[in-house]
Amino acid sequence: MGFCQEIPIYLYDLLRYNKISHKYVQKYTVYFISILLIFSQRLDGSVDFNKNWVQYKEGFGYLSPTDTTEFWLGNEKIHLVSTQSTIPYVLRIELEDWSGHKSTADYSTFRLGSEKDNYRLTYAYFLGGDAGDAFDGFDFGDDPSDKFYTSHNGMQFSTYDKDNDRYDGNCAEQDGSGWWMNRCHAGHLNGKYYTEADSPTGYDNGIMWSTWRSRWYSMKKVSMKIIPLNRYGDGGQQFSKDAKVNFQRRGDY
Ligand SMILES: [Ca+2]
Repeated sequence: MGFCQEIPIYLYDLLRYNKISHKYVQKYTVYFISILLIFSQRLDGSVDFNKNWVQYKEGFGYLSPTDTTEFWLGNEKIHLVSTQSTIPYVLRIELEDWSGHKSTADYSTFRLGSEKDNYRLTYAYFLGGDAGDAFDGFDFGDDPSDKFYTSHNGMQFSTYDKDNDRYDGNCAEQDGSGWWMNRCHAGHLNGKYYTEADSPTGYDNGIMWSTWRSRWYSMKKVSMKIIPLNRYGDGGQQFSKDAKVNFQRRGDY
C-alpha cells in the first residue's frame, strides 16, 4: 500500500475513534478528499442525542470497528472536512424502518458552515433516493406554510442551550436533540430513540423522515455520511476492512 493511500485511511481511523483534534483535521484536510466519512449513526438508542452545543461541536459516542455503536462525529470536524477541499461532497442519508425496509436520500455539494455561522447546513440540490426529499420541507396539512417552515437547507444548528431556529420557542429543547431546526423539521435524525415504530406519545420528536414515513414514525436505524463526488459512482461503499493501516505504530498523534 502506497503512502498516499495510507494517510487518509490512517486519519479516517482516528476520526472513527474521535481521537483526532480539530487542528489535526485542519492540517491534513488535503488528504480527506478521497474519504467517505460516516459522521452519524443511530442503531439501538444506547447513546443519548439530547446534548448541548459543545458536545455536538466536539462529538460524542464512538464508532466501533464492527460499526455497532452510535455516535455524532462532531460539527467542527464535519465543517472542516466538508469545506476545506475543492472536491464537492454528497451527503447520503440512510434509513431503516422496523420492518427492515431501507431507503436513502442524497444531497449534492453538502457543506457545514463554521461555528461562527452556527454550523449552517447547505447543499445544492436533492440528487435522489427512495426516502424522498424531507430536507425540502413537508406539507403536513396543518398550515399552508408547513413546507416552508420545515425545510432544512440553509438552517443553522440548534441545541437546547443555543437556539438558532425560526420558532418562537426552542425546537431543539422541545424535541430533545441537536439539529438544523427551522420551525421545526420534516427530517430529524437526532431525535429521541423509540424502541417501537410509532412514538407512543404521538409527539414528533422521534427519528423521523416525513417524505418516507409519517412524522409519528421513528426509525430503527439511520446514518449520515459524506461521499466525495469523485467516489459517488462507487455506490458509497466503505473502505474494506482489510485495507486498514496499523496506525498504532505511528507516534505522531
Ligand atoms: Ca427560537
